[in-house]
Amino acid sequence: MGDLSNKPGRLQRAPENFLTEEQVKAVGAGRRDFMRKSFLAASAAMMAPVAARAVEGDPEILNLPPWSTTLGLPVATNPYGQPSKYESQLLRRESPGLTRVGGASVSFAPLQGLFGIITPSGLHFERHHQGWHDVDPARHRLMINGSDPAFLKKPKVYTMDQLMRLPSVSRIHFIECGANTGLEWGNVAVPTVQYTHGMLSCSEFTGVPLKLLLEDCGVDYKKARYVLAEGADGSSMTRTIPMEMVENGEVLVAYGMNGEMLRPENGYPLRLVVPGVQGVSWVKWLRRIEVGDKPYATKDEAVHYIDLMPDGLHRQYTSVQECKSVITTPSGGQRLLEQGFYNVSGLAWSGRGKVTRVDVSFDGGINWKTARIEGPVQNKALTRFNVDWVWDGKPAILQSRAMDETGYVQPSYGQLRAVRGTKSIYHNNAIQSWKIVESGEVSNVQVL
Ligand SMILES: Nc1nc2c(c(=O)[nH]1)N[C@H]1C(S)=C(S)[C@@H](COP(=O)(O)O)O[C@H]1N2
Ligand SMILES: [Mo]
Repeated sequence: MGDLSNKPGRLQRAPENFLTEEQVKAVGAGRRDFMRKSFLAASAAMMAPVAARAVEGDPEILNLPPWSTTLGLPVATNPYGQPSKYESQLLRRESPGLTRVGGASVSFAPLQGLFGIITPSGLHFERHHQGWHDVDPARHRLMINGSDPAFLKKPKVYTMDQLMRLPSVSRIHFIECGANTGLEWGNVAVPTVQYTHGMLSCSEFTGVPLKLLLEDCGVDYKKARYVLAEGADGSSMTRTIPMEMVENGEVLVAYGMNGEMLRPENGYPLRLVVPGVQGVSWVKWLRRIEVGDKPYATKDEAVHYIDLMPDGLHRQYTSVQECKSVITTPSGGQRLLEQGFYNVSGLAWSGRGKVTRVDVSFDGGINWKTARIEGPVQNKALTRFNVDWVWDGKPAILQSRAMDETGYVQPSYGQLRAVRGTKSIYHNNAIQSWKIVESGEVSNVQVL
């Protein structure tokens, strides 16, 4: 640990999860201001350890609050538990800059307010090409067939009951939309990490390996080298997945997420989990799997999620999400309220395997310090990193740079643009920079 004797700094939350006036009153009005003044007046004498920072005469110490003197609510008041009302501002949100076309839109996960690596199911980002449905599981079917009878001997249709009786596995994986961080290509500099990186979530998924189902249907791996996954919603989402990803057992036909059934917005009752691959291949409301001998070139892969390269050609079938990271605290829209110690925290991930190292810079990439990685590190999952920092009140630029087990290092904007040019919309995994000025305000800047 770093120098904790230095007074710990406080962080003002980003506007998206500000406490409302009412909530501030509820947690003790005026106290913030009072504490702030005390800090400003701080001298060496005040630099006590963190635990002993209570202000003398603090009414919250002197008076018993109602929750200590009255009866609490009975069990099962909320048969399905909800977050505290004081956390009601932590929500997935639609970007003010993006328009909704029918049901087609996106809501971003509030990364700035999340801890560890699991995204609470109610805050998992959403991306629908044609809105979402609460599908009746009793009426849902999964068909598995071949584009030629020689590819798969016994085509089958499974009910949910049949699928859920089969041997299952549970694995933690991240899902990231290929469009995540897309606006930054044009240096639009959206204000908060929710909008720069919030098309990203990580859950424990439970389901049946697709390999098991294909083998149950008598697949011939020598002939069937590709899989087409199709959703039951109006968008008829279809994506080709190379058979190697299925054969290694990683691709799951999942019904569980974080210990319960999938949420409707995330594909209830059945979705494909394609670890490491961009979100669009994780087909929701999965109704059909077809095996074939070549990529299908459907609309969702021929014209969507492709990148226009400097030579005028399109880069297609770039499905794996490369190694990437972002500092979530402090991040854009927040404010450091005083100098002192901060736990700088963020997320790193790689579609190619495990994250092995994250370095953090406080001076825009001149000097780097290796962060603590909070293990156990999972394969193709979000990985939490933390690093100690004492802010001296001077301007700073915070960055994180992740590395994965293949040796790949997350690129700077300069390095990424040198290869990809400037016409991409998707697959931006460049190093994110947060600028901090003397007032403590944190904003999104681009450093080449
Ligand atoms: N059937 C279907 N599957 C779908 C989509 C869709 O619109 N329909 N959207 C895809 C896209 S583009 C992404 S990024 C992920 C988002 O998954 P989520 O909504 O659970 O976060 O689902 C994918 N699977
Ligand atoms: Mo997506």
